[in-house]
Amino acid sequence: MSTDQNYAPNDLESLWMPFTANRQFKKNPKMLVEAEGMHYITHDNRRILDGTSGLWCVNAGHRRQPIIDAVKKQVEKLDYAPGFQIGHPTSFEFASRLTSMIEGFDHVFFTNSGSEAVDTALKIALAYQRSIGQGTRTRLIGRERGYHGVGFGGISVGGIVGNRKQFGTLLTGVDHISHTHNLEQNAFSRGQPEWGAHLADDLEKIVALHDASTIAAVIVEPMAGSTGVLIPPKGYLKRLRDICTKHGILLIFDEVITGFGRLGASFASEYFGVKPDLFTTAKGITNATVPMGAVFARDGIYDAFMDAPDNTIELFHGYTYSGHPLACAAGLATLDIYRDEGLFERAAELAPYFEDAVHSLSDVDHVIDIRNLGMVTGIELEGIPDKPTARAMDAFNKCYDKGLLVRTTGDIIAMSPPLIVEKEQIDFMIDTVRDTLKTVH
Ligand code: PXG
Repeated sequence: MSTDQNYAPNDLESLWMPFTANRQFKKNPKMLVEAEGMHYITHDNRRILDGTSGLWCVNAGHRRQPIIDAVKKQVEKLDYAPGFQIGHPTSFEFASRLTSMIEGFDHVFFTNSGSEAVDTALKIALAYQRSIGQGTRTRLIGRERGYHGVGFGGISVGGIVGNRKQFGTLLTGVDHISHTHNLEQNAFSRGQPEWGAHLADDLEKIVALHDASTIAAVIVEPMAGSTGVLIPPKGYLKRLRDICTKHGILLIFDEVITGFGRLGASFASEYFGVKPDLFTTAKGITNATVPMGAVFARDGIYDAFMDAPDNTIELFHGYTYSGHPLACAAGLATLDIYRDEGLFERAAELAPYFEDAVHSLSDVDHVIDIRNLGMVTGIELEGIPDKPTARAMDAFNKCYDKGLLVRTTGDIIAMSPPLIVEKEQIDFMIDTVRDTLKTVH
């Protein structure tokens, strides 16, 4: 791979960049101009190991030829088709492939992103409760520190203050259970922490306050990613499931990050052996080649909408690009790669190596916790007093200069490499983080 041109644009001003310190970026831009396999190439022609699968989405590695070929073939045949009251075969084929990946979920609804998948799942939950005669169930419950994208539904049930405070009063009728992070009890746990299943009982408090008859659904990330990798304590998700079942509350798992192999199983629900009623996906569904999201509905949910006359639209919801032909083609080719290369199994096999590697950083300066599950880790640093996030941001910049892309949130470094990562590349990631932490402020 080489860059034979200088791709650096000469005007950075017009673009309002997402979730970015725009002025800081524009003074010292970091541009990625090519990618292949485990690596990005920067505009100044440096190779960067992608330690984060882009934004947790390029699970099969970059620029995979079968996906490129499938998208090309599709765009040359059918570039776009409306999805309302008319269809195209690839979307049906992709939906069947997806539902065949997991038992007990007989329908999927297509969106274009994780945020849209979350809003869709929340709307399906409300509409479902109404269609089974439970129309008083209108409340939605999220969790502190949850990230469910940036739509109004997602930020309302989300629990990250920075993502909420600029945007007014959000949805009404939303409440939050407590998060599961506890360094005193669980610091440096390998895999799922032992302590904390009882934190699910917080939902009982919310039920006691509002009454179950007012609550439609609870949404949680089975493993919280964006907030800094919070691993569910052993037994926690099962307990949440049981409480939801007891009270007729739908349980929604937001699997936008955990879906498609990240934990070494197709989905987190399979990994943890706990079935939600609905779950959201995006990112790895197309290996991020074309934007897409999907909501999976457990058996019976779709059917509950089917009792009106045949000519009735059952769900007044959908997007211009729901089931876009290019996304579905990319998705089918992506699933083939996951299957043919056994990437989910590979992730499961590599996970213990990754776990040992990341925990070897436990005695490095500034590190106050290391968490891991599957092919994900969160390394929590002690923040600099009065300068939260500064130390992790310094580490991010220094890793980038040394040829490694990591993600930071608060003072936590997160890594989630593509599932094609080699052991030597894991070693490089760990050595780079170790060296970097020796020199951060
Ligand atoms: N739910 C979850 C659990 C997510 O992680 C979304 C919904 C929203 O997806 P879209 O496709 O609308 O962005 C996400 C997205 C990070 C990071 O650095 C994480 C996400 C997006 C960007 C950055 O942790 N997750």
